Amino acid sequence: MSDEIVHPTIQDGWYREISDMWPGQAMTLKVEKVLHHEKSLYQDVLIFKSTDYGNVLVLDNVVQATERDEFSYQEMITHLAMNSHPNPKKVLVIGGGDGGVLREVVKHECVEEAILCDIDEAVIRLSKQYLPGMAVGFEHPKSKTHVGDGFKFLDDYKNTFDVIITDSSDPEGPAESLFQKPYFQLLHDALREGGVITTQAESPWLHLPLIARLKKDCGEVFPVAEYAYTTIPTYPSGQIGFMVCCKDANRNVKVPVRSFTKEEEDEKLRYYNSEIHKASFVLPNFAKKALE
Ligand code: SPM
Repeated sequence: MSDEIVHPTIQDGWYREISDMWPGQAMTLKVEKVLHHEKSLYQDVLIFKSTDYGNVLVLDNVVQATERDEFSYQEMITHLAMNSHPNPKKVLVIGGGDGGVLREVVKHECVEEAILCDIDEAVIRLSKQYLPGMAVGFEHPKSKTHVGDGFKFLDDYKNTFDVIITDSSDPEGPAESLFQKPYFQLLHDALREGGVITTQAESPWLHLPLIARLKKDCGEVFPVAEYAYTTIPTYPSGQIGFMVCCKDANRNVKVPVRSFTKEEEDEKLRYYNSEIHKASFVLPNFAKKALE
């Protein structure tokens, strides 16, 4: 009998990402080998080796990260926030159980403590095993990990963090509450004066009404709330966005207040730079109109 792992998203050697969240289209990746499948307490967790994108983490049938293109998302969601703050010392990551955002946060030497809170220990455990290039973030001496509900975790902290990054999956399943106004209020209250947040905020090609609602909700909680996006081949429609918000009404998050040196950019970064920080807020007309 074959011990090959089967999974409903994989047929004829191809992973297919079919979902009502992106009707009528589907990302496909060629599978070399299925490495792991389990039902965690919260979600379906699949890891496979693809022929051209390295190892791939899939939660509830949706790609979260591939070794080939993850740096675009992880660098942008992190450095858009970190470089919009003049001196971020205490940083919180909600979600992000693969460790990639943590890896980016600790690239900033000013950081004294970086805490990650993810609800699902399985994602952390399996990322350490199969996605070591991302999970390296957990090993840094400034990193701390907490397994638990981000919403409840935040409720215990007021006026504590300089930057909070919400690296969530999509708003169906365990991450649903992380796209709601009460969550943005908790983020706001957990920030120190002048604090900055970024949150995963979906693609303009697929979710404009949702993004418009996120922008409105964030704008009612924070004096500054802007939408930016990045390109990434393995997320549906090849793009994903972020809400970038700040507690300081006078801060322009579209222009970085700090930047990496040229040497640091060459050595540590594969996507983010100061120019792309500014450019990521420039929207095509159809999106601009919907978000105005
Ligand atoms: N650290 C990487 C975790 C990724 N978190 C975001 C995943 C989003 C996947 N869905 C994209 C849908 C685009 N509309």
